[in-house]
Amino acid sequence: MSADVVSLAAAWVRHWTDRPNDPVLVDDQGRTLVGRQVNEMTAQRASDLAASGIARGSRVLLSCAPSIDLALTYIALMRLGITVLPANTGYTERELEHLVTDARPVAAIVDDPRRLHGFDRWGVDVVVSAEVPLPHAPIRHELLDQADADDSAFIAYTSGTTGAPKGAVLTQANLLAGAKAVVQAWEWQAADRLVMALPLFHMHGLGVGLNGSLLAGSSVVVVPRFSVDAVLDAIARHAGTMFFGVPTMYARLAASDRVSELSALRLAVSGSAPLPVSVWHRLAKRSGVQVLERYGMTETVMLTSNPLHGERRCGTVGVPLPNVDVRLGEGGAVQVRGPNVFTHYLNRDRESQEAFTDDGWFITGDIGQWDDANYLQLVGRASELIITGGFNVYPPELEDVLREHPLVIDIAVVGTPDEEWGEVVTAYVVLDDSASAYSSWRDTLAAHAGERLAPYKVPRVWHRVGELPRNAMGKVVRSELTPP
Ligand code: MLC
Ligand code: AMP
Repeated sequence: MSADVVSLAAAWVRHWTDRPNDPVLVDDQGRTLVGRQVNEMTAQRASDLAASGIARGSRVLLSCAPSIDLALTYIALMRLGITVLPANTGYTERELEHLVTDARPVAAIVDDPRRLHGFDRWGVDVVVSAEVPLPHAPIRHELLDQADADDSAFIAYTSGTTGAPKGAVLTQANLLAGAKAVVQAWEWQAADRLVMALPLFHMHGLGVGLNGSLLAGSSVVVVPRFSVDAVLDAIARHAGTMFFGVPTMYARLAASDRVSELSALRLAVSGSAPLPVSVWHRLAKRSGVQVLERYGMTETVMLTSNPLHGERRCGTVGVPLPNVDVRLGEGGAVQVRGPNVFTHYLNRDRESQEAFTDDGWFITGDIGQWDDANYLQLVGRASELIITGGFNVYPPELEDVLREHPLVIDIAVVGTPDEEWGEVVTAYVVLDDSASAYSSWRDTLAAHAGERLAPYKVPRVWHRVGELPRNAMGKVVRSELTPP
């Protein structure tokens, strides 16, 4: 890629122009779109979006299940220079309302018509779904691939310290640097084919999987929903060379009779949460595959990776990626710097300022140490963040919602270790006396949370306790929470 390319879309389009007949997007049924088709279809879609009033610099919420169609829409938005707000398809109306009122997108693109309610009320002008497609407009080549390095490209919502998620603003340059680093480190080639079963609304699927594949000029098989069989079938049928997954996916693959089929891959990468050493060894033993673990964040795209060549050390996240600096501050606080690091949190000056040290390093909130070969080991988190199956749950948000229920006097939520999920969301609750009359207070509270928050945030384990352990400041001592 030449140095003058400053946006992702401009880099992608060069591949499609240079090699128009190479495959780019493949679905699990084998439908394949080559570079020329992706180029033309996304030029059309971008022009349709432009005709509906969406212009460079506009913000657009995008919340759809993984498909080739979603990839085309995403590419079209990036070609127009839109700031994309990727949103979890499991979000409830309450969660979407927070994003919309915080970021004020001009449009929302949502694949499930049941999730369209609310947007008009929240002042979103254009709502696009399969049911409400846009009319075709004349192609406007002059509008395409014009984004500058400093244009915002993503507002990615991530755990907030005060309960509600906050939007990390990443520029074109941030996303380009993030994708470029992994393309280089993993020697991602045009001939590679990534089997993708991750959701396309988080950094892992979108910022690494899709952006990286397109930047490498390679192809991606979009698997609509993860299952062991769907992934292994896609690898076999479509000659996959790479797979990216969260540890929960690897735990399920490791337990499968078909695990040896992973050996067809050139590279299997794990991230978003710690990969248990036991799972790494089981996979190595049963399939011969040494999973490559890497570490990243919404705010920074990718930070460190185990080496492609050389020793992959399980239980570590490897060494800094090209152009990324990593240092350990007081208490092992992992701090990072590089062209991949985001600029600020939207509408949150104080939190944006507090996220960086005085000399400009981003404070990740992770605690680490260097091992004897200078590989980074993550040993904990400064915050109360729970990661379950690769999705983040921030206890204050969940506790606030549960506290709204009249049965709840007091509540604290923690993650408890689990081999498959990494952590499971566990609630310790002090209930109102009347709750004894409810044999099903758990179901009542789970339903209350489930109506207001995405399913993965709902506690799986509930403990009724007499009181919560608190310190002299009145703060709950989470480490002292143990099942009664
Ligand atoms: C699904 N469920 C979860 C869950 N995923 N519960 C807790 N945690 C999760 N992660 C719920 C379902 O709603 C369902 O609830 C029940 O669990 C069983 O569902 P399942 O069919 O077994 O789960 P499945 O749909 O197979 O999903 C598991 C999964 C999914 C691992 C495929 O969680 C997933 O796609 N995770 C990837 C997350 C991700 O992309 N993270 C990247 C963040 S970016 P019920 O009530 O119906 O039984 C990032 C930066 C970086 O972190 O470094 O990458
Ligand atoms: P998110 O906010 O969804 O981007 O999640 C980022 C967090 O995921 C990081 O701060 C880490 O705590 C965690 N994380 C990502 N990759 C790894 C990994 N390989 N090992 C341990 N934790 C990880």
